[in-house]
Amino acid sequence: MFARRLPWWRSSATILPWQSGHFLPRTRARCQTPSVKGISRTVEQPVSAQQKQVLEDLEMPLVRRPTETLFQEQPKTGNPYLEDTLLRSYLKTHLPPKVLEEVHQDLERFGNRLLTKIQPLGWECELNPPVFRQFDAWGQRVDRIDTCSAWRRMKEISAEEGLIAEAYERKYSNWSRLYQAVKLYLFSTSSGGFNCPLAMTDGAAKVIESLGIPGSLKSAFDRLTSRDPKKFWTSGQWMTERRGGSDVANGTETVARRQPDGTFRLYGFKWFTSAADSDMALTLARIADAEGQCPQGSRGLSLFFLRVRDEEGKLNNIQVQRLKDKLGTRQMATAELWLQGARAELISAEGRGVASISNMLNITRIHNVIGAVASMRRMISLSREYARRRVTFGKLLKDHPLHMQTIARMEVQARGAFLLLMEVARLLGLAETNLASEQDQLLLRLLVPVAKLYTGKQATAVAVEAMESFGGQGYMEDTGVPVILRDTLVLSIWEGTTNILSLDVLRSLAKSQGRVMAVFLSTVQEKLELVSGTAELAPAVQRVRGALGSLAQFLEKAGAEPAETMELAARDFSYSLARIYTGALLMEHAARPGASSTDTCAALRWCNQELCPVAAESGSGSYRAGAALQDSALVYGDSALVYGDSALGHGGSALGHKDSALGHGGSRL
Ligand code: UCC
Repeated sequence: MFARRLPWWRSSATILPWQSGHFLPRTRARCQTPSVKGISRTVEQPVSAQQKQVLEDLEMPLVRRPTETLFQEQPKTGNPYLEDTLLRSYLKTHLPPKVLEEVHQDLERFGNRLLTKIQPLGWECELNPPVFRQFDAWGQRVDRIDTCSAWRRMKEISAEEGLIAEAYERKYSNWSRLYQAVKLYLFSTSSGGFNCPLAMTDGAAKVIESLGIPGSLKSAFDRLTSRDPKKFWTSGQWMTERRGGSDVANGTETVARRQPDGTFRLYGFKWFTSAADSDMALTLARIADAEGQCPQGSRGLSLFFLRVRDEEGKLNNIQVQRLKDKLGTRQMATAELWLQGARAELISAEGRGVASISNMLNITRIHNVIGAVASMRRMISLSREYARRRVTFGKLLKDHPLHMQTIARMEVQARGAFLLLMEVARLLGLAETNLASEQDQLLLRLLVPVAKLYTGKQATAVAVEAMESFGGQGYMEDTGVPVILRDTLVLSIWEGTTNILSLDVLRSLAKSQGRVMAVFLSTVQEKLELVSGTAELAPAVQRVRGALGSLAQFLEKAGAEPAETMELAARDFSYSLARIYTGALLMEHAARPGASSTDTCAALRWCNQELCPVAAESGSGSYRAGAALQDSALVYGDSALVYGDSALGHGGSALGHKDSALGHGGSRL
């Protein structure tokens, strides 16, 4: 029966009778029976049914009991929207009342649908990964990627729920984007990996919209943003080639040959194409001139639109080499594709491929943040539910202070990440409805890579910690926990690794000649002023103020240094931005009317960590001349010093220029 194959964390709505009950851990039953008095209880608290059961079990003789085979109880999570108090308080604080009313109703309904229908489908996707069939029974090459019915159902649900449409219809003006982000956040960990094609679909819609929806792309745009499951399309984003995924400018070999009718044919090999079952894709290629020569580097890249298959389902001169054997996101087909004359349409100005696709990248990076926050929330929900049921050392896990401390630390991380996500979605919504000031736009440009790189790391740490909170059970495949961990681990890798995103933070500084930093500093300053009347937050205000001062000092100093210094500091610098800004957001949330004491506690705890690691590391000499050589020596041993093959030994910057990311001398700050 289908329900039997679900993991134990699936919805309470589908629990079978034999799966409920309360169980004594086997080891405890077999070793010794502690006296009933040995079980610690809080005197003030009434004895719960759970605790009563434990007491009764402990008094039973050491014989096989009927319950012995059922020795642990599964955590049962409910409607993910109703259970998410932070989400609800955020929406209540920020949305206009009329919007809130409608959004609340829809999210409550959606939460129930997730619980009863979508979560089981997500698990089915995990159990039935895509299958690649290269040949048919008669030896004909067919290159079919067969997906399961649950995966295809996810596509229909995505359309029905308007998971892309919501952001482009703009029914709620600037709040539509945030509302969409919330729905995607709730959907993410139940989606069986379908959040990935949705990320790229959203990114493709954004690119087409930013091009002014040219006539030739109108139909594609309508389909990407459709609520009609029969019309809805998903898109791929084919960027990565054999020479690598980060250095797109030098790694892209695909050639575009112009056709007499003005279209192009693409020839090349795309090494990592996620959601290869998508209907269309955006991809980069180099346009060959009459002699067949292609311009190299970033300026040689242009952006193309293509259909993956024609109306009959025949591939567009594309061969599937194989599906990738990935650690996680196994529900989703990622393929290696040969483009052998795929018909495509040029959609950017020639040589502006990277700049054009960066609209897509910024959206998929926000989706990455959504995935990271969702993963943290899901893992913590499961951990805390488990702690309510699992008995160890004579009491429930939730009554062990050390265990609660561990989950509370995860909770602080998840809260901070959630508010950062909402901030990015809020700013994007303003930008898309022409309500963003120039400052808002600069802040958005800076915060997207900051949020992507930081939440990706947070999610990994939280997922690993949360897995541990289940003990050995968390390591068991059929519990469903390893799936979440695996799918989380990709978040710091795809859509730009932590270091690549740190360099993108520097790119935003360089491109704006330091103005993004000026806006960052003044925005945090404003937030500090707003919350400074809240006495309980005083220690946090002081710490963020101190961190902001250290950051400004660091910038002043770094502005006079060569670009390599800033590059070496890029990761710590980005972490500092994330921690400081998130601290300000947590305080802002804790200072609102009706805030709870846990809001204050979360803000205080967040701000207790090192908020400006870049200043601390700079003070310890981590970026000074010679530090890079030392790093290499540590990695490779002293031979690195002998041969002088330091990572930065060539004197160049990964950003490809020698300008300081801060503009000239950082003085524009
Ligand atoms: O495809 C992949 C897997 C798909 C799975 C998606 C699912 C995710 C959903 C998760 C859900 C849970 S992975 C492919 C991932 N690849 C990347 O992310 C690429 C990483 N590499 C970079 O980001 C690089 O830094 C590049 C490609 C951007 C570097 O290119 P260039 O050409 O060397 O860089 P330039 O010369 O600095 O930038 C070229 C132009 C500049 O504009 P102009 O010419 O006007 O000055 C830049 O300002 O592009 C602009 N630009 C940007 N603009 C570059 N990046 C950005 C940006 N982020 N925003 C705005």
